[in-house]
Amino acid sequence: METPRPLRIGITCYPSVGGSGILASALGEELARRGHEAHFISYERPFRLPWGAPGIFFHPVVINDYGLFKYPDYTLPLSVKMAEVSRDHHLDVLHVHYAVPHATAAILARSMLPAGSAPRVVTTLHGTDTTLLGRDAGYGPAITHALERSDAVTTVSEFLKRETQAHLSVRKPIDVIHNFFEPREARRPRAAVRAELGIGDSEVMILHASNLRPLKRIDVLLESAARIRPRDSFKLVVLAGADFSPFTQEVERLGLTGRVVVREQITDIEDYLQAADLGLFTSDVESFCLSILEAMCFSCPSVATQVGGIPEVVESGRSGILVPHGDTDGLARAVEALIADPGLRASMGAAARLRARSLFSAASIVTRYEELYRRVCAGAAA
Ligand code: GMT
Repeated sequence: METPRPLRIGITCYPSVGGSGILASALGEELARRGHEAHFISYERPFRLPWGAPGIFFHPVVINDYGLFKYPDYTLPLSVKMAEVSRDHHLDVLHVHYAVPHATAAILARSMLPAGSAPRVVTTLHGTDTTLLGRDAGYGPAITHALERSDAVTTVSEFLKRETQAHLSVRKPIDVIHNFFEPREARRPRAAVRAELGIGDSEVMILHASNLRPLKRIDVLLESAARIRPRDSFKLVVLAGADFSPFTQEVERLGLTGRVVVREQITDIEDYLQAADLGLFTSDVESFCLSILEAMCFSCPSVATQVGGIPEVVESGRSGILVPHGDTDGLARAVEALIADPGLRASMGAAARLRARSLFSAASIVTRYEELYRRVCAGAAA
């Protein structure tokens, strides 16, 4: 059988710290490893994208500041750059991560090109593009329009598919392709990382990683930590994708000074994941929660709120513990149970790692995206 030719994929995502950008970067990296070209188009280079890797290209979108505009526009320069890169590099597919405004820009870019040479458009919804902006009357109709005109739409969980169908009245089929994580080797020994963080021999390291946005409920995270007994049994390490200083007063008020250790904007995530004993995630909603998966890959089970797509990632009682939303005390009790029982932590950690490897690895998930690209390209040829 003839080997299919490598594909040329344009990828647009938010380059800043956030699950959709991380996933898009990892996808581009894996596609390039499989011999395809991944052309990133964004206002900045995505922060986890490796430098100098063959098959990975970055095309910056330059935005000029015009006095006439009260609000600077990104959609138009992005669409012009998408059209330019599509034409110059003969892209097969424009794959946009997070609908707003990327999907609209891709549809516009496609319509700027001659029909025969325009790329297919694949839109992956990640979360608040549906659950927040999809419900906003100022965005909803534009999102629905871009989804209906995409050649394929994917969501990162069944939960997000249901939300999209319910709130955006999208009639076209939606493929669910869960997130994946392919950990790199840690660069430092576990003991060195724990020493740097000041984790004592008898202390359990609880990990929280997020961009601290309101829906991550850092207030609930700190409140649950404050209820954990005994107090000196743990340290809470927060890997913050944003400035943590707005929360330092709360840390002091709850008597958690010295018990909460913060690292901001870190890139060597694996170093910290390998050092962690358990994760704690307190979001109001998550379409998937990539941070939980990242921890699972290092045999680290999580305690998390039972919301959104998290039950698709964690089987409660087997690979972690899910607690009903709003039950701050329940979160603290679940963490205490795992602190008190290293055997339970180890067995849940092993189940978590197995689940991550069997369901959410690059080997299975990237293949799903490749099949989807081939399908939309074949549809175009037909
Ligand atoms: O929707 C968002 O809040 C933004 C997005 C991001 O860029 O971080 O987060 C979502 O995408 C991640 C990757 O697919 C998911 O793991 C997160 O659960 C999801 N966030 C929410 O649904 C709140």
